[in-house]
Amino acid sequence: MAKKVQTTLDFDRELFKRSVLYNVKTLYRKNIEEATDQEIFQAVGYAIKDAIVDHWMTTQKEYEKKDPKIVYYMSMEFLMGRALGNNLINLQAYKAVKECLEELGVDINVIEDQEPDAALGNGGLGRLAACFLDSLATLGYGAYGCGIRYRYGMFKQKIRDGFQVEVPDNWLAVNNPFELRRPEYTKQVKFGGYVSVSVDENGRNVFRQENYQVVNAVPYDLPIVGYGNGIVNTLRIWDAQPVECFQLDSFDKGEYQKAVEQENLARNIVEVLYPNDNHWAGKELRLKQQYFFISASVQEAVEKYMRTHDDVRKMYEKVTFQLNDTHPTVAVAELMRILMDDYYLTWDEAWDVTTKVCAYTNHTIMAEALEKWPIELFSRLLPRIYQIVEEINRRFILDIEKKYPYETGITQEKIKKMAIVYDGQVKMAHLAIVAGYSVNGVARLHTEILKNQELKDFYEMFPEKFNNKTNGITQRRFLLHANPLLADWVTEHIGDDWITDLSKIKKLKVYANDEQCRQEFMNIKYRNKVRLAEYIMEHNGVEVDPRSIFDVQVKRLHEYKRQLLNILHVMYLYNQIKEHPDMEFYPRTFIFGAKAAAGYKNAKLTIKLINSVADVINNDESIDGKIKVVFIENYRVSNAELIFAASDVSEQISTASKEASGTGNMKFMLNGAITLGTMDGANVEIVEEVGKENAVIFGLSSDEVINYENNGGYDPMDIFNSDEDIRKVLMQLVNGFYSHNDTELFRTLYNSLLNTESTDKADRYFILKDFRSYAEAQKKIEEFYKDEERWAKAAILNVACSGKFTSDRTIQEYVDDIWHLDKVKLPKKKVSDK
Ligand code: 26Q
Repeated sequence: MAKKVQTTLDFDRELFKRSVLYNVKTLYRKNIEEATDQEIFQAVGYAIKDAIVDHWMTTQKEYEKKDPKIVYYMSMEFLMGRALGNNLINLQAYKAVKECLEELGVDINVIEDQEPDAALGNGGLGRLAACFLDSLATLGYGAYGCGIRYRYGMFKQKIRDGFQVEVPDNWLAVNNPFELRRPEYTKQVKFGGYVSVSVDENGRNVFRQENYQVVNAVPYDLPIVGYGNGIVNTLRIWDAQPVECFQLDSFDKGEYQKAVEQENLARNIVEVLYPNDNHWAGKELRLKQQYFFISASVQEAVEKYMRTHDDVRKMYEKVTFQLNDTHPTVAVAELMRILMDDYYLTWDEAWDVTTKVCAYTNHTIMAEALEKWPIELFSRLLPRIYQIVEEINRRFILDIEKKYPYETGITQEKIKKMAIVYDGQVKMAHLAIVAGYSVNGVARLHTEILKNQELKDFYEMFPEKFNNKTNGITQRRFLLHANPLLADWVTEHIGDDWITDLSKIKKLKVYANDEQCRQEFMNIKYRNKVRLAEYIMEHNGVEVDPRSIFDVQVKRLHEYKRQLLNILHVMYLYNQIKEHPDMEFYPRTFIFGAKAAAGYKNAKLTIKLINSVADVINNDESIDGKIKVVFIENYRVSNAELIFAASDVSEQISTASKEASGTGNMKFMLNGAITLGTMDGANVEIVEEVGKENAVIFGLSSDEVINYENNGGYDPMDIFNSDEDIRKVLMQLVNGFYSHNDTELFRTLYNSLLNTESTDKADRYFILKDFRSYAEAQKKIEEFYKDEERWAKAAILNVACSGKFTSDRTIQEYVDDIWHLDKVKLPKKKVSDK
């Protein structure tokens, strides 16, 4: 009989079913008819984990044997979403499991819905980390994700009376069948105290942290399954536990106090994810979180290397750290500390290793997101780390003086702009750039802005470090899992290579010209819209027409992302329809989803405004349902999948230059939505790939925005005074039209645009400046959609041209240009045909 080569899970249906029934029995003393959906989820989870563990062990054995160079992806956030469906997809067992469960009388969707979303992240940066882990495993690279096992991840958003209310998300209340506690890898992390110096018998300085508080870091491992290749990597997230104290009664009063403090520290440290996105809050606990997971991760990385090698000076040959923004940047000093204090390397030797191991990704140019720690706080919490940072700074300033000698007259200015420690602050981005061997932005435009504006001085000093890595997303989750109808359709036409090589999806291009294919495509989109309409009916009680244009903006709420521009335009359209009831208008459903940081006033008020506008418009029978407005509560990875699949229009309307990349824009494109956007972030590259005739672009360019900013902004009152339609919309913010006659509710939004009462710059994000251009673009969308042939063609072309935006491509670029990892292939298993 012919031998078949197979690298994937040999999925044995009978074994799986038996395993589920067995798990239900031993875990709950029930048979499947008696078990709850949650219990069945647990049973299925353990059955799948069982299969994964074999691959996990094989992979790790292979790594030990081949000793490839590996990457540690250090990140405060991993926004993984649910694991079950994703693991099944990557094991190539989704359909089989679906059928097995059907045979047991169980609906796989219901079971998937039992799993809490692992929301250990805010938004783009955390989700990017999750996509990267998926791609690393799928491409066969050795990688560890290193992060924090927050007890509470991103809050759950409830909408009460139109306002956002934050509810803690106790995701650990439900057991996670996929995680593995690894107490044998526990590390100790020290905070506070002071540093003593003594000289040892070899004449070396010995630095010791004394009188510190210590916390145990206990790792939990989560498997990261590669697609169809048997590789299973690890996401290691650290929990904090108090160290065992001696008998409390033997303490004197001082020690007792300390023991209690230490226990509180352990309890607090991993309690909650800071729900800020693109905004820095200088909270002491946040710095503790950073050092906690970094110290544990770096200790483990060094120890692991030394288990199989003997010279720590060569660690860079086998290990690299990627710092996901500046949040993990203390890794630089922690690695220096371990190399010098524990392995007795000299400063120069330790610096050589560190600067060959650490690399940094920048995700923002928003000034308010930059991390600057007060020296007082930093040095009190991390006394030894601070000494090292100070010394890095001292030496760096010598380098500045060498490059810009005093006779140039610019030395002081350069020091002021570039020093790591300056003005009582520790600047984490400067530390990451100076100690890293690579600095990358996340889209071409973003990297150019870094080089030419934000980090110009550093680029001048270290041009060789700067490079671009345009973000990407995993097509396994965001097409194969999220949109099975479209995924199957794509595979029917071009085969399934796209699943691991998204560049192949360009073969779809020819089908854009085929009438029947366009029909099929639009039909799939329609069915996905019906699915979303049902979700909206269930969650919002609002009826939306799946034949209307689904116009969607889902992302974190931030002023620079300009949800306010979107809703002001909806208000404008509504006025138009009311004033001209007979005007032609293609029915539109405006869909929003967004969480606002809990303390972000204008963001929260924008949510209220969207809901207030929805209330008025959705209940106005006179407009015949031409506009519907829907705010989807608790936007997160799991409902994002439904939303992308059902979208016609992808709203990517940030003020040009502000959105570093965006990744939602790519998920929409992959699912055949048309981008309505500014020339910002990765939108630029999306338009370049799909052609500007297949997207709708509007607004100021980033150069224009930057120009205005450098010249004190612009005066929105000119627009207010000259544009009657805009004025009417703005007056509706303060005349009670959408707020039951409350003229104060939305006044701060009004003020933010016109600056009538504050000293802040008016309309910092150019909403009024871009309004007319946006309204025209929206008109174009309508004309475009009415021409169904043209729309369908453009939508298919968006799918077909999305190849560049796979995170597989991004990861391969990181590997080629930054990490230089070795690829690992598992020996192929021979399975005989049955
Ligand atoms: C910092 C200090 C204290 C508390 C919180 C923070 C914090 C947390 C999260 C600062 C920033 C973030 C997140 C930033 C982020 O998500 N940036 C996005 O990264 C994406 C991936 O590269 C890009 O696509 C987006 O453009 C960018 O906004």
